Amino acid sequence: ATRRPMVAANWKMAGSLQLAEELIQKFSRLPDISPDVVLCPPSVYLDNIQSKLEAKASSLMGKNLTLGGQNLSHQEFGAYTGEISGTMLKEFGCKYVIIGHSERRRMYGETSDMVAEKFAMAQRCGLTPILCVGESLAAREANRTFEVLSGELDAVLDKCGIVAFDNAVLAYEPIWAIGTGKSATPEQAQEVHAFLRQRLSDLSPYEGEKIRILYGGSVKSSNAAELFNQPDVDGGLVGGASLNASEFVTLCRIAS
Ligand code: G2H
Repeated sequence: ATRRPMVAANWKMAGSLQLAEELIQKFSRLPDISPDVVLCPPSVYLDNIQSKLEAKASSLMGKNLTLGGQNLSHQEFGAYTGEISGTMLKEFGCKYVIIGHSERRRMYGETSDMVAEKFAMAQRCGLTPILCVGESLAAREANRTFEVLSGELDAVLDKCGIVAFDNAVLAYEPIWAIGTGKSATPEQAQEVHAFLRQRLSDLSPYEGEKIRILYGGSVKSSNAAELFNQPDVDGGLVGGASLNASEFVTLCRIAS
């Protein structure tokens, strides 16, 4: 594919400055690699990690290592205790932000409408949203996978339109594969990725062909190659395996 691969590390509420240090060291010693690599640490670490990246800028040249947020407020500014705005993420070096992760949808009550608002806000703040969609095990077993995914995608399409996908990344994260050690098979991932791409292509062949669709859910070095080799899988959104610097760097090389 002509799409540039991407590997995004979703540290969730884990990781440390020490891990950031190790990762950056490893990346600076690596020969140039092709994927865009996005680190999404807890936001309180961004300032420090941004400085670390700047300090190593010369040895990181050609590595496309950037920062992303894990979430943002759907509001721009104001009395929203505990929230972080897209502008703030941007100010601290983020280029991307994860939107609609299933943990946020399920544990923090984010509806598809709220996700769509956050998607729009991310773009308004100059960030590229990494929009997560995924079905539960119950939905898969009831043959409702495509219905659920369409619903999550349509909420954003209805609010933002297909053009908004010009500056976005999609991530397919089957909920049953998240943090369970049980990843989707390459065939299952490909089937869904092709479906998502087709849905966007139906509205705009250009956007459908262009958009990167990452797979997320128990990606690790032992299963990454066959997942990333699928024609419609453009890389991964990696949780657990991004918390080990060697493992994560290996994954980035596999995506090359
Ligand atoms: C899915 C994924 C990262 P893990 O949430 O977004 O986590 O790789 O631990 O399954």
